[in-house]
Amino acid sequence: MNFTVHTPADMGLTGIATFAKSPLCTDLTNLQADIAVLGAPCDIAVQGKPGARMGPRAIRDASTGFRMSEDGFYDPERDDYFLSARRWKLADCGDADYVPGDLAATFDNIENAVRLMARSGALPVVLGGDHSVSIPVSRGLDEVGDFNVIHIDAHLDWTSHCGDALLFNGCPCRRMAELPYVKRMFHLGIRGTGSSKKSDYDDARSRGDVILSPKAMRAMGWDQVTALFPRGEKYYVTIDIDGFDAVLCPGTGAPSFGGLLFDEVMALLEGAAAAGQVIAVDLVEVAPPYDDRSGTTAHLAATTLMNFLGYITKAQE
Ligand SMILES: [Mn+2]
Repeated sequence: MNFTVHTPADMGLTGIATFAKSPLCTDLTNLQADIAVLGAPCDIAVQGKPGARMGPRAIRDASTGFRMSEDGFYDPERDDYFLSARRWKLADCGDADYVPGDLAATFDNIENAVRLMARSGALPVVLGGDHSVSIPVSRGLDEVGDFNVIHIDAHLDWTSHCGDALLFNGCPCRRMAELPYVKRMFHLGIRGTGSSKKSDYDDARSRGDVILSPKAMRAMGWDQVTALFPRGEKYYVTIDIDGFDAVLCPGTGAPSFGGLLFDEVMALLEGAAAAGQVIAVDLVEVAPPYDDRSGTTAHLAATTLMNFLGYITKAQE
């Protein structure tokens, strides 16, 4: 700021709330970044409680506490620095335009943005929105080659249709499975009575997908779980915030008890980053109207993404 007399300037609570206070780049044909964040503020395909359209802004606001610096973030547990601004360029691309009442047009906007971000060589990181936004995200990844999906969620999201509708937040994984370039999916954290039927679980398993509950993964151990991820392959990681235990994320449309704890999700994400090349990330279903007054859920989302970006970049250093 040219009007600042005393430093430090640009602290978390000042300035414009881009993701992690990164520079704004809305010209996706001229994007020069390693990691590019896009908001997808769309919740017109939600089956239950709406509000996830306000997710991107709340996550961005919470993320300003993680402003990147030249040295990066020091992790005392690993005695190492993560996400140095000297080495890694993060950009915030703003939001894919939400077209009121027009899901197809809104999805086109998300798909087009993700394709341009991936084409630029940046890692697309999409802030939802309800989980249906993973449908256009996966469509926008049609130029990156075949990839696996790591899906952290309480729900399988494999329903075939809702009435005549094929596009809603209970079916992103089935829609992804229909894409020729989507290989195996790892559905992690699945539990409770969700929307998917037994036949949906059977369909997922019949294509080779892995479905594990939090209890099953605890019994296996986290190293055993992440050892299931094939080495050297590409991964799209889609995180539904309700994969975490309901106590950690009140601000979501369908919270579920018996869920994953913070360190457990971090173990899965660190394992994903170590297994292969992460080609896209989304984090969905943060619905700020139901969040507690301290903004726990948005803070959890921002922390999860910053840690994951740290693991992804560390694996490449
Ligand atoms: Mn979901």
